[in-house]
Formats: sequence, structure tokens, C-alpha cells
Amino acid sequence: MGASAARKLWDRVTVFDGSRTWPEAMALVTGGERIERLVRVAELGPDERASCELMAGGGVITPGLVDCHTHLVFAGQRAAEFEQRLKGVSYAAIAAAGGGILSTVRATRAASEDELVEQTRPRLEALIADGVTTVEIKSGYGLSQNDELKMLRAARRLGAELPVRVLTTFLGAHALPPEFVGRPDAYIDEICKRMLPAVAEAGLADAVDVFCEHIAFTPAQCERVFEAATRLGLPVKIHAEQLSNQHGSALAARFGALSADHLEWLDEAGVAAMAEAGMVATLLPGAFLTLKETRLPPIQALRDAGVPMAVASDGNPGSSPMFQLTLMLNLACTLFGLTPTEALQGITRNAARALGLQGQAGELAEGRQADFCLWRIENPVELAYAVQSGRLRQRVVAGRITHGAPESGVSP
Ligand code: DI6
Ligand code: FE
Repeated sequence: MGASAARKLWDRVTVFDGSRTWPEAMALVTGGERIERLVRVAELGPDERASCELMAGGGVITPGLVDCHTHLVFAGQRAAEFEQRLKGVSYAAIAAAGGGILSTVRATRAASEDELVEQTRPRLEALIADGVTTVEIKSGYGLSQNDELKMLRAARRLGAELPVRVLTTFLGAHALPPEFVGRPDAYIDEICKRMLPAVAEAGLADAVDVFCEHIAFTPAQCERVFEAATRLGLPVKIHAEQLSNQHGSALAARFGALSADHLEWLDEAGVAAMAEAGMVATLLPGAFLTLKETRLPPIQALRDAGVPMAVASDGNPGSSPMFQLTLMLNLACTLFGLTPTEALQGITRNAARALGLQGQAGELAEGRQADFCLWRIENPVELAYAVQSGRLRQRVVAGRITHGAPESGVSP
């Protein structure tokens, strides 16, 4: 049957709509690709109910989850570095010795576009099986024009193949490629004058990111990339204040950035600049855990200033080899002190905002595209409380069930 034509009903569900959990049992009705009704069970009339195909009764419904910061496309793995770090070698020392990001650059350059797609697919499938319907994927392991374009094409292909919306971000300023050792400003020239225009010309990036850090690029270098991106009409974001305070978030605020990400070293002035610019603070507890960081992002100051907080996986082969977004809920609560509701907002409404998709993803409301997840749990807090796979009962994208049996006729 025309899967998206009929009206479908999810009855007696507990709904977290991206902001809050509704206190009463709800009924959710889709018509085609959209959410038609989201009402208290008692408010759905008998005729209305009779006109719907019953999909399920009971359970929890959340918006389709949004992972707003990942480095999912890469080749190879870095388990040997994990063993080194366990012996006490730091992430920065490994990077300085030519490992770290650069070892993934070597593997990614050696891989064909097809190989990158094949190696990335299981990671993306893992996110999808965990309820993700929108994901951001960065380049940044190519560091040459052709290899960056190859990564971005691989990400876009996966978005076309799998039932997930992929947004791509150009992260040419992730690390200094070997060809430019000792000449970082020449590499920034290459990004601004050649790589970025080529990426924009090919229409392969939705945004531009930079790694502003003592082991990566200076604020002045990041600023030049932001100027070039702005000239091309591309929104910007930043990896900032992860290992030190370089005042990258305040720099990004001057360019109206979507988000600043990591933020363990963010200071009061940075918080104020982000609030003023309406930026999202994207928290990455997987990287904090993996690198055994001890300095916490200034959560209370962000709250007090009204800066929306997103939570993302940062899924990458080095500092966050974690490809399960619901795990980040638990870590954001346990390590950073977010409430479960804040953490849930962080992977739904606020994550969508970090991607410039406010009103288009991460929220459940009448008239919106029907992207949501039905979970085998009783209370949305359980998603943060227990670390467990297999709880996703159905995943719905644009009104189509893309995971789980339709379960038509199951009585509530
Ligand atoms: N910060 C991170 O946490 C990742 N990139 C970045 O700029 C790490 C990427 C990697 O180690 O491969
Ligand atoms: Fe990152």
C-alpha cells in the first residue's frame, strides 16, 4: 500500500516533544509525511480514531534524534593509540609525533570514495538503529582539495542511500597536512582561495568548521577561514576551548556562528558572547571521557545566560570512538551534570538548532514533518538512565516506518 498515504495512529504514548514530556497519555496521528494531530488521548474523537490505521499503543515517542557533530567518514582505526593513551601518553603528544588525526588522514587519503562509503556505513547504521534521523558529518581527514571533496561526496552518498538526513560540514582546517609543515598560513591560503571555493562550487557543504586549538589553528587563522566562508554564504561553527582557552567561541560569535563545540575551557566572556550571538553550545562528553579530561564545561553559566545546549557524539576514530547517541545522554548527565530533560533537548531541539534546522527537525508538533522514534520504555528519562541498545521499536521518517514492523492492529 502507499505507505505514507493513510492516516496512522500511535495511541496512548508518552511524548517528549523536544522541550518537555507531556504529563498525560497522548495520541499522535500522521497523515502522509506530516504530523496531523498530537492530542491528549481523550481528545481524539471516535470517528477520527476509526479513520486511522493503528500502529502501536503504549511506549514513548521522541523526535527523531539529531547528532549535530560527528566525524563519521574516515578510513581505518586507531586502537593502537588507545593502548598508548592507556599507558599515559597524551592525545597532544600522539598528535605531535605524527599520529592522531594525521594517521587517519593517511588512511583516508589511501581509501577510494567507495571504500570510505563502505567503511562508514556500519557506523551510520549504528546511529540509525539508535534513533538518529538527522546527522552532521564533517570532512577534515583529507586535507587536500580532492580528498576533502571525496569525503564530502561519501557523506552525501550515504545520506542518499540510508533513511537519514545528512548535513555536511567542510573542516579543512582540522590539522596541518604534511605538505604544509612549517607553513600553516600557506595552508590557510589554500583553504580560503582554492579548497573552500571548490567545495562551495560543488555544493557539497552545508557549513564550515575549524579546529581552534594550540595543536591546530590559531584564532587569526580561523578568522580567515570564517571570512572566506562568509563571503561564500556558508554558515560557520567552531571546535573551541577543548584543550585550552583560545577565545575561539567569542571569535565565532562575531561571525554569527551556529555553534561552538567542546567548551571545557570556555570563560565568562565567551559565554556572554555566545548568548549575545544566539549560538548553541554543543557539549561532547564522549571526547571528555575518552581523553580523561577533568575540567568541566561551564554548564551553570551557560544555563544562566540562556545559551541552548546541544549534546553530540563527536563520533571519530581518536577522541570519541563512540557511535551511540543515547550513550551521550547518560554521559552528559553523569559527567556534566545536565538534567535528563536538558540532555534530551540536547539531542533533539537544540541539536537541530545547532544545524540551522530549528522548526524543521528535533521537535514534535502538528504540521511538522513526521520524524520520530517509538521506544520500548515507559519514561523518556530511561533513555539517559540506562545504556542499552535494542530499545528502538519504530523509527519514522517523513511518515514512513524505516525500522521495526508496522505492528498494524496491535491493540493498545
Ligand atoms: N576535536 C576532536 O575531538 C576531534 N577533532 C577535533 O578537532 C578529534 C579527531 C581525531 O582525533 O581524529
Ligand atoms: Fe569534533
